[in-house]
Amino acid sequence: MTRVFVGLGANIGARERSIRSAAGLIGARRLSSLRETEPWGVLDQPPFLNAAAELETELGVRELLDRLLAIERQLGRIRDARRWGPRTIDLDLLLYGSETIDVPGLTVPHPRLHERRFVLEPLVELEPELVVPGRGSVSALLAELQSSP
Ligand code: PH2
Ligand code: MG
Ligand code: MG
Repeated sequence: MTRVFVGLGANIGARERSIRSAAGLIGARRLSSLRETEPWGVLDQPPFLNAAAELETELGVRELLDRLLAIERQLGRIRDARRWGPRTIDLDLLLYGSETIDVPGLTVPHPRLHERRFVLEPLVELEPELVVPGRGSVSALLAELQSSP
């Protein structure tokens, strides 16, 4: 079994329902609180609801990624060309055990995890001492982000 953390986000439609349904479908063992966050990256879009979930899986990392993408589609996600644009549900594979993976289409830990408050805050809520391979604990990363200009 591998312990996995997934970031959940939604900024169109029934945001809370999408996040709670997705958490059920991925088999989350724990779900953080849901927080409303200002858009990051592309600013001209509605506010997000964000959360993080912990799960245990027997799936390999590629199978798990495919499963996350299938659940996004099942919940009505339509992928268009706009990077970081509005979405009904976004499921990002943040951490897969303590593994570091870098293959086409898949980078774990998530490459922007340490820059995003909306990812770090729910992770700190679930587990302050959680370690991001190569970067340190999520609480230390959040403190660094808060102290940078
Ligand atoms: N996701 C993005 C782009 N910007 N901003 C917030 N606040 N929350 C997100 O989940 C988010 C974002 C791309 O996945
Ligand atoms: Mg995302
Ligand atoms: Mg995504």
